[in-house]
Amino acid sequence: MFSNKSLTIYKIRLPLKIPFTTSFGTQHYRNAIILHLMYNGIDAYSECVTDEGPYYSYEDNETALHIIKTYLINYIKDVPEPSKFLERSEKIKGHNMAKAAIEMLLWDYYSKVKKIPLYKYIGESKGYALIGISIGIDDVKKMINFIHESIKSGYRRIKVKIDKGKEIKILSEIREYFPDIPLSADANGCYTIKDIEILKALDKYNLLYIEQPLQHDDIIHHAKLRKEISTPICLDEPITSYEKALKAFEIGAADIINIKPGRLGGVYNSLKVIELAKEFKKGVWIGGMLETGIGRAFNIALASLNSINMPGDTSPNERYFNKDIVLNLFKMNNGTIIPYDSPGIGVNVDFEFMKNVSTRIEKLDLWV
Ligand code: OSB
Ligand code: MG
Repeated sequence: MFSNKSLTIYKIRLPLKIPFTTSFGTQHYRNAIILHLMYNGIDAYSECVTDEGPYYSYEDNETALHIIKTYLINYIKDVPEPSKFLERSEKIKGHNMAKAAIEMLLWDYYSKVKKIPLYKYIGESKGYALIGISIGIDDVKKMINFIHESIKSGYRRIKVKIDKGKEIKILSEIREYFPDIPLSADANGCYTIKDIEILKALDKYNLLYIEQPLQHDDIIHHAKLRKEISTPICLDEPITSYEKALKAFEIGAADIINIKPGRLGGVYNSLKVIELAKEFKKGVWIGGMLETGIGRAFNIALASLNSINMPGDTSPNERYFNKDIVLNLFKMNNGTIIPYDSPGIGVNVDFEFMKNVSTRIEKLDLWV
């Protein structure tokens, strides 16, 4: 017996146009896991934001595949609504990126069932997203050139990666060239509270905010740091749930949250944290994990919501790849991107190219 229900997993290796360096390492490729659900004549897609190594968080591609294939697959044999899937997977601790990949697949599926573009299905949308860029650490002259080009092409905000010991050189030279641009810095957790003097010294660069100055799992010391510096604090890595976001706001650890649906376990939790930020009158924007056109389409849909009040890290496809695995590419106009208006995430996958860049393809039958 053959089932008309299947889940195909592609492990792909897509070269980045330029290497991306953060305080935790350099990425030359986007090594993504792409999920393709086929059911009832509908093709749904999602992207797991893990990569080869556990450097942004403890998850990597292999842990995500393990969790998906051993546990999560059992919860989706009847292709449930995302809320049902979340209920069933609640007892599994952590592994949010693996959970998000499945949850987002179901969001794409159900918005396609209802023939509604995802950005309209998930809430009230402005109809466009405000776009900022995240620039990796490099020779500072190169970073300055890159910023120059980015400003010219219309980006609404520039974020640069910093690392301990390189921050003053990076930020002082950038500010010398661009005294007034909307600028932020992302440390990816390279400092501890003992580095408070360095962090105080960054106040004079007039940053919109500093993203994740203290370690990846720390919220508490950010509240302490917040009282010592004038630069607003944006949290990324430790905000892995609605409860963590609530605690961060309650103790005054965050002025802003960078929402990544992968980190939060999917779209539903992201929407909850977005609403929470609104209640607390805090800043909130959509981040990125160098996603291909598939993950990017979810991020753009979220970034277009009315409640998103700051430009995010959701650059058009061409900023990352010479060739993407989707055929329809986002274009940036005046620092904005318009989400696709076809059902679901609205991407057309270039299957031939995706197969060419796949290192593994596995088709799982969902027949029950
Ligand atoms: O900390 O926001 C981050 C990329 C990979 C891992 C972590 C981060 C990032 C980025 C890039 O900043 C955002 C993007 O352009 O996708
Ligand atoms: Mg970050």
